[in-house]
Amino acid sequence: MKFDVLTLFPEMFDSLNQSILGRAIEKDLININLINIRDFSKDKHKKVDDTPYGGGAGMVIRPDVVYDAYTSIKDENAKVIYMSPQGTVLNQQKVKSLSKEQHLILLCGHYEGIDQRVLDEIVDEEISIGDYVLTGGEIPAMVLIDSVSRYIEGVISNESTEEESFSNNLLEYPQYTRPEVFNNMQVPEVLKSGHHENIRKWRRAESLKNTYKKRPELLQNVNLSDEDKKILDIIDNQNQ
Ligand code: 4FD
Repeated sequence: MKFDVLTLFPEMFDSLNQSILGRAIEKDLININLINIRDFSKDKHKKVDDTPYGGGAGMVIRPDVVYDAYTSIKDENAKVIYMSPQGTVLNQQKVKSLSKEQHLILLCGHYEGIDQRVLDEIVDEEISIGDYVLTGGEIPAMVLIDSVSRYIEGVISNESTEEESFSNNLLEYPQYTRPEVFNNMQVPEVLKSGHHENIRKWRRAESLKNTYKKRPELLQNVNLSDEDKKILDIIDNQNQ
């Protein structure tokens, strides 16, 4: 997977060279190419913005500079995503479908905004990471790169993405490791029993309980087995 990022602050992406993504980059499983929009300014002071037509506070990024940065990439098949609070809110399903693309171009805007004409010309999709405003699209772009990269073959184990929260529309079950007793709290007995079917059932029940307590609206999208329904009935009765 190739990510090209159009940004005024490429240094912000240094943190991606760590941990799992750092290894994925070293192994060439993902390629993150940072393009500084400022490099495409024709101004002697490297200016990229100007005052808004119609007046008002702040500045607007010029369309020609963004367009020249974009055309320097030269791939008509790449999908161009504009990171903006007005976009469709990202979720795990969208992350998974983006991971099937070959090449993504992420355009990072700023509170001041980018001239609408270049957005109309080059943007395929507008994506938000949630209903709040940030100073720039860089952190949202990093969130997208991280979440999408996890689905690239070899970045993490396949089991990790199959079992986890949201992939089955349920929250995860709790995890335990040594010591067996911590601050007087025991590890649940069933997890030490070695009885795999009982462990599977216990974990499924804990996932359902967790989801019911923390994110009940997610249960609307779950295919519930008869066994699941029995468990949820018990949880329901305990709450009455
Ligand atoms: N919620 C998000 C994305 C960007 C952003 C910006 C227009 C502001 C939040 C375009 C206005 C970009 C998000 C930069 N804040 N700020 O994903």
